[in-house]
Amino acid sequence: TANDIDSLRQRLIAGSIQVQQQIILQLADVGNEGLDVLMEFLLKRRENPATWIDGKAYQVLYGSDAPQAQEFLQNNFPEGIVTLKSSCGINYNPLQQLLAQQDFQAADLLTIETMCEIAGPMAVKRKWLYFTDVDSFPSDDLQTINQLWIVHSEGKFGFSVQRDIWLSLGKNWDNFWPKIGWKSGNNWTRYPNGFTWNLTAPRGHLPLSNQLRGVRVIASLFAHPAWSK
Ligand code: UYC
Repeated sequence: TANDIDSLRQRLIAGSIQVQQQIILQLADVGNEGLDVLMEFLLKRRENPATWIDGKAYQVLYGSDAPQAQEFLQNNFPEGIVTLKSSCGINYNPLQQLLAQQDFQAADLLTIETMCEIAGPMAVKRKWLYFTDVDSFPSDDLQTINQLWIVHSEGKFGFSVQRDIWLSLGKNWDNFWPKIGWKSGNNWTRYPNGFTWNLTAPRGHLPLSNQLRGVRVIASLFAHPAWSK
């Protein structure tokens, strides 16, 4: 009823993050009125940087086949809810779409490919990065990639999430790998099928960076000035 919807609307605005997450799921199940509340919610919050709660609301609309939802997104958020800033002319819309669809495996691949593209034609050809490539990445681009991952993963995935875990472990790599599910005992997790491509994964599990050539690339990533502001 209209009353129930209004109560959901109130709790969506005022509730804790856990409550908001619950309400968004409920609103997804009550048809057009529920979608209307989600649209209003996103519009009201659009002046502020998107959080993963905005990401949840956006993903419900993105995945809905209601024409009004599609029209709303087209008119108000044609490029998603994260500002897709780039200092090197990269279009992050394909990455935002894969993440909005929760296709974490394809998004992970595209993230690696895009980082090679940032590094230049040599890296694109080689298909992997030197740590010196990472040192000179623009902060704008790293922040965009990172925000896209965070906003579309309930805050679980992203380089800065990984970095926070690594810092909390006193920068100890041996403790870091099992913590994010990249190693178990003496065994490295096997690419691609050993990894968990959904939100049941441990915090910091994605995006991947291959350790075949050592830790210097990921160490450069964590040392990047993009995370210090
Ligand atoms: N792979 O094991 N990985 C690949 C990871 C290692 C290996 C790609 C991550 C350990 C080989 C990605 C881990 C290792 C290839 C990742 C992991 C190893 C490959 C595709 C846990 C052997 C084939 C993109 C740390 C003991 C490609 C890319 C090649 C690929 C990711 C083997 C994303 C996070 C040390 C043989 N692994 N990788 O980079 O270059 O190729 O031969 O990390």
